[in-house]
Amino acid sequence: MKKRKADYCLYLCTDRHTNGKLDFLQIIEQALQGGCSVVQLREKECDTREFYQRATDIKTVTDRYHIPLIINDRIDVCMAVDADGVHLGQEDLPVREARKILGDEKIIGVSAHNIEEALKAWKEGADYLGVGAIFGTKTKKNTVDTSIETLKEICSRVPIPVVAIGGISADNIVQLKHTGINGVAVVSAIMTAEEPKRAAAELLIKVREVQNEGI
Ligand code: TZP
Ligand code: MG
Repeated sequence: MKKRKADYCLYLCTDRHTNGKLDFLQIIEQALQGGCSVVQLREKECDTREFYQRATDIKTVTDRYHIPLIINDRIDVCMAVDADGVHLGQEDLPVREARKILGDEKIIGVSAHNIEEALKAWKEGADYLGVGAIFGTKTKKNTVDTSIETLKEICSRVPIPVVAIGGISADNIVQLKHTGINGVAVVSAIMTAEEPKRAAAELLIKVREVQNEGI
């Protein structure tokens, strides 16, 4: 039985760079209190044991709020902690191979920067797409930019949920009106916020405004 449903409206992607005042899990908890609907654990520098430990820790928080936890890159870590799914980039395992390993119940998200990548990921069985970087971002080095036009075209041609990512803030979400996205993914707008709960709640209000006017 498939159970791969999620609400992608406000997707928090984690980062070690925080506001320096709250610890990592406090930020995640506040973000969930503010209305984040999915959390992705994104770790680029730690070893496997540390990644596993952080995944275990973050899952205790996301489970308490009944929010899906997605693991970036690492299918093994996803399975080890029984997370809800993985997020794969263009350099990671192809969706078909990931599906063989993960089975039918885990969510597989894919990063796409253009129409070709988006169509391919959908046809291979991705559950959702992360598309960007839409706006300039300092969080990820060497990003490929995706225009709002391309984002819109991807949304119109791919029947799975699309989440916009890259430099998204409460001030620029309005520019994504009428693109067809299901939600936005943010890192710094929440992870470095003085008050993550308030930041998440403000982002959510903007997402809802855009949705109400035909996202
Ligand atoms: N993929 C494309 S842009 C990006 C990722 C992981 C980083 C987005 O971070 P921010 O801080 O929301 O711009
Ligand atoms: Mg990756």
